[in-house]
Amino acid sequence: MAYKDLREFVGRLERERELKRIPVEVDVDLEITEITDRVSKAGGPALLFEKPRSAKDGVQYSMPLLINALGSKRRMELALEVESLEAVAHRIEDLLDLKPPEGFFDKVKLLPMLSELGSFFPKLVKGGPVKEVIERDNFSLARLPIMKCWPQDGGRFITFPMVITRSPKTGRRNVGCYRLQVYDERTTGLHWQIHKGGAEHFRWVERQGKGRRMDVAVPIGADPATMLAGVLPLPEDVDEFIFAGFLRREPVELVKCETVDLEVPANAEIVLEGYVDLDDIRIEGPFGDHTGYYSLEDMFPAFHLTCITRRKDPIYISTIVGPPPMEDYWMGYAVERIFLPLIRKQLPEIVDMHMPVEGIFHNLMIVSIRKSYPGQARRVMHALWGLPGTLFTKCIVVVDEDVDVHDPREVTWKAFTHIDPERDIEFVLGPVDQLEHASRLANFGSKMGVDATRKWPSEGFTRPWPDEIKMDPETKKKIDALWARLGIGG
Ligand SMILES: Cc1cc2nc3c(=O)[nH]c(=O)nc-3n(C[C@H](O)[C@H](O)[C@H](O)COP(=O)(O)O)c2cc1C
Ligand SMILES: [Mn+2]
Repeated sequence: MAYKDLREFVGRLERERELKRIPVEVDVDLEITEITDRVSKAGGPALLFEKPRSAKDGVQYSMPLLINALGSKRRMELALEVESLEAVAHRIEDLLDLKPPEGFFDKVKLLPMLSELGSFFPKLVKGGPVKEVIERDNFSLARLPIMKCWPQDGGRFITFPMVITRSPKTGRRNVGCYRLQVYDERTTGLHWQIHKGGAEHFRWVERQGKGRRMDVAVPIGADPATMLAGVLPLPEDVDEFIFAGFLRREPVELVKCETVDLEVPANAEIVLEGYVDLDDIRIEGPFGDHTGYYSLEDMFPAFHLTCITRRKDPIYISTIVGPPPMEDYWMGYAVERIFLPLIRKQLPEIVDMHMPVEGIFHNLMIVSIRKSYPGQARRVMHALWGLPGTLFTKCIVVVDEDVDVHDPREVTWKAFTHIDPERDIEFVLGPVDQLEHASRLANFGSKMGVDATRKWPSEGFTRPWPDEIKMDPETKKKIDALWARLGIGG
């Protein structure tokens, strides 16, 4: 059974000893970050701050703040209700293996899978807990325990929202996790980066020229699979709430908003309704970001609130990003594991891949392949630079299948003994992540591919390739038998 809502997940975390309640008063300005950062670095639990407060504003907030809820492999598995993330990957693989049925028996066999698919679609319902309180006039963001995360941040930021928009062009929904900087009690920034779904929808308002505004709804807190769907790099036309239904094996229930033409999860904790306006683009940032550095100020649309709906006793969910590892590492890790089969579908030669935590996901990817033809490593790099989830990868290192991509020692050893840098490194130009601070221009820069596979004669390498050193099994056996008598220990 899928989690009904965020609090059911909190209950599960508590039973599994994966959550710690903090009854002490802690400030939303910097203090929660410092505590959560220490806990993240130590691989510690989710935290429920029961008494968040702001000394600056003289406020004791009436709702608790949940953070680091997904900040470990175990909690990610609990969130998705699987023993291992590979189970999600396998379900996706099965889905992709669906072929159009040929005969009667094939059709019958396919039925259970198809009916499962149909059951993922969101269901529109009349009401839900998120409508327990509807604030149309007297609402204010100042009542939410919104954090200022790092000293040089431009203000307080809502860091774990689901930003819902509808494409003016296709009518399709998009859900993305984009931070919101609080400007005042009823206005925030909306940091959808240039390549993201929400930004593309907003561009269509301008292209169509039919109006200046676009509706936006922002749920904060829901069952964990639904929240995660906002983070996943799904293809542009895939409705995240359908995918959330697939992940939780139960449809997401949606209710209509009060003041905008959008639907939001009925189980949400809090929903901000409002609009963005082509004529109100403001400075957003700086913000201590995923990269471990501050993102600098930039221009983004302002989000004007028109209403807040919420539960009577909401839980406010937050997260921090910063020097790795943080909670976002585990979200990225889940993305890596869940999407590997999807990538393999298009590049079957890929055996495994890994994005080390210090590489902040898009800076470094190590891919192992089963090489069957000359130049294949380069094909894999270029293909990855063309896929939605991996296009921003700054450095791709391709190794042979005998290299364990999860072992940095083996990768460093084998990859770098195998390269002639001038021959095996390739540079390309293309779009880069908006958070990239070293590229020559914002959003545009270079990427590097390293072909660290063994080079073949058919690739122009005619010198002999040496064998890897390995002791023969017989000698190993003899020494195993002798070992105790040597008195070396261990
Ligand atoms: C904690 C967290 C915060 C994020 N903040 C932002 C953000 O402020 N702006 C942004 O464009 N992407 C942000 N992302 C990444 C997007 O959520 C992610 O790229 C997602 O796939 C976007 O969905 P879309 O493809 O539908 O636009 C964040 C991700 C996480 C995990
Ligand atoms: Mn999307």
